[in-house]
Amino acid sequence: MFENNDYIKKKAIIIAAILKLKNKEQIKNEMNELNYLAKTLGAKVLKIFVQNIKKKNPRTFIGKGKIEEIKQFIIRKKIKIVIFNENLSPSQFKNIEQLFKSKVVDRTKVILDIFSKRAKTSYAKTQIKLAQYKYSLSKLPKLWTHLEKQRGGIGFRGPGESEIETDRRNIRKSIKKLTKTIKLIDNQMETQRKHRKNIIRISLVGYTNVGKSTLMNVLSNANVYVENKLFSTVDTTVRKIKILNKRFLLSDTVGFITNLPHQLITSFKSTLYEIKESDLLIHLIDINKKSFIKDITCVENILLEICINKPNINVFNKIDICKNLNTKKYFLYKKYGNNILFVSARKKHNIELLNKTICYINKYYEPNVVFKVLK
Ligand SMILES: Nc1nc2c(ncn2[C@@H]2O[C@H](COP(=O)(O)OP(=O)(O)OP(=O)(O)O)[C@@H](O)[C@H]2O)c(=O)[nH]1
Ligand SMILES: [Mg+2]
Repeated sequence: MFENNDYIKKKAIIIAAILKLKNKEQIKNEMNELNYLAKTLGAKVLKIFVQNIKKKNPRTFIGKGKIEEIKQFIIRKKIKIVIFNENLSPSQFKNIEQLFKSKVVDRTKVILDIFSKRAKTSYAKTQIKLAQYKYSLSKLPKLWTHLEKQRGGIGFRGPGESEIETDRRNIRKSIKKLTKTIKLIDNQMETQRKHRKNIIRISLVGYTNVGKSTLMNVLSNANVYVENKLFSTVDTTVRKIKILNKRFLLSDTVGFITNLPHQLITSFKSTLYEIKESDLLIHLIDINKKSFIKDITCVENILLEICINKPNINVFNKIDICKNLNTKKYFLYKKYGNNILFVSARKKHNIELLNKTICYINKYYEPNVVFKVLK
């Protein structure tokens, strides 16, 4: 199987299709992100191909002409990895790999591989393994299609089908085993959580690379891994912190991203449980990203998908390098009202204000106030 280390120093290209549903700006953001993800895995992206299509080609997703153009580029530049922004069907994978004679991966696979590279604890590793198996299962060619049944009747088998069936059986077995292991760890964690029941819990949530771990370090004087790469944090870290003499539990969680693979969301349910159990969410946003409003919506949608509806406060980070801060502030106050904060975790700007706000939110001391940002 193609693993997370197999990208290192390999020449790669990215392919995206613009369907009617997507606008150019959205594709541009997704391309930048995918390029960044590929680089994080060590691949060298030489070119990004984008094609406008009205509908997907069932065999190759994009059109015949574009496939030929890309094929020539692959031969000329000796490309080893082709990264598709879209999710491909098992047969599209097979057809495109045959045509290009290089490894084809899609966005979901890239994200899964980054997660597997980043995971440190055995719990996170198990969750990712489970997500990877679920992904592999979804990419195995479908057997016994309606047409084959008609053509061959009972007993008709295409080449390699019995191996695929064996693969499928083995993957299912592994999924069952991993699910059991995760359940066991979950039960242990549940007991731990019960012990911490009467401490107020805060979770840092947000898009990947917005500065959650940096803020965690500032608020807790801890040493959580910080890096200018997507998905530095895959494991949840929980720390006891004291703000203005009040005790809290602060957790730093995995970052979100547009089109977070569904397999990951379901496998990470228990990690995300930490967020579910929180009394307050600090939603951190990188104010310098062009797409930051979209990122806010993306995070909010994922939280909704996993049924998390908690008091939260939007905290805009990285103001130390923000151009037109006042214009942005004006726009954001208008859009979100006064319950927002502007900080720099790196330069420790406005951290005192954030601390005071967190304490003010503390429901034990202010029973009638859910949250209100101090100014
Ligand atoms: N200029 C500036 N950079 C910051 C600030 N806060 C964090 N960063 C940088 O942003 C990058 C990402 O920071 P992290 O703390 O790893 O971000 P994260 O949200 O935990 O990322 P993931 O764990 O990947 O989801 C690092 O290079 C940080 O140094 C800030 O206030 N200003
Ligand atoms: Mg992090």
